[in-house]
Amino acid sequence: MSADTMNSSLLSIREVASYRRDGYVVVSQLIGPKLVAAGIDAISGLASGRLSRVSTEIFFEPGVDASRLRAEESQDHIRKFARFVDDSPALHAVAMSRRLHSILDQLLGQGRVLFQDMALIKPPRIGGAKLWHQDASYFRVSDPNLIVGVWIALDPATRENGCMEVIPGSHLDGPAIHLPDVDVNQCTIRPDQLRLRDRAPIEMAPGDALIFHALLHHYTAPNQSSQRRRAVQFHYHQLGMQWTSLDAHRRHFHDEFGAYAGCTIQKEPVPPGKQFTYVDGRELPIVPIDDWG
Ligand SMILES: O=C(O)CCC(=O)C(=O)O
Repeated sequence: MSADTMNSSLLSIREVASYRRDGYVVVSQLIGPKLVAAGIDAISGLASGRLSRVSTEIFFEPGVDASRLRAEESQDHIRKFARFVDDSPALHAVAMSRRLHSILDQLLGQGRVLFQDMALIKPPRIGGAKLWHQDASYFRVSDPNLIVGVWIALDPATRENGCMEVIPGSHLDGPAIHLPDVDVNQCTIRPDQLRLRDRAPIEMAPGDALIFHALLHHYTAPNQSSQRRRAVQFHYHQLGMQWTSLDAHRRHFHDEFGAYAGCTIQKEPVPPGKQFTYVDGRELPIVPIDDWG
């Protein structure tokens, strides 16, 4: 047990301070090898169809024709999964990990819900970049400070296969001007708003977790290696946060002229009926789980 913490499963006082200063903290081995293996098995099962996909949505890498893939090939062509926790008890257990929520209580105070779950697959050789952004640019919320992201590595995440990169302290600069795109996944911070000389790659082992502020600038490079880089990412908001309108979001995310500069709408042209208006009303109350291997 370190000198400045009473309970080694929680963060030390120094780690709490570094989260507030830098906008992120890495928790080593948040989940153990059995849960990592169960999470990987669930992702493979959801990809191949061995596990039923009732709520799970799959998004392939651009240009992939999913109809031509054999079941066992799909996983290495998928960009991400969303809404999988109801289809996989193992991934649900990751999202509700008692240790994770004790740590989030420490950082943010008690009382939160899970509102978004994603698995980010970044397949070998074809996994594309996720450009620099703030997650709060995707969420029309009353207060970005009440949102936290948790990114958990299931494979070793390295510079070669596209680990997370962050700009420490960038959350303190407030909402940045983003450039919307036809593909909302390509929405990115305007280059003059980025302090790229300060970028820090965060290499992680399977089971390690990056806990990060919704205003932290972050990025992942393409996976040009032959190594898989699967991760799950959860977003939680503290009780009291409210979902708001596009106009209210513009008050946080706007450029010098007052034009909207968040990522919740696509840049023209947009396909009819496909306007991206991200307001996710699905919320799961936290019921901590601590008996998984
Ligand atoms: O895991 C990745 O490649 C990117 C994750 C991320 O930053 C996001 O989805 O917002």
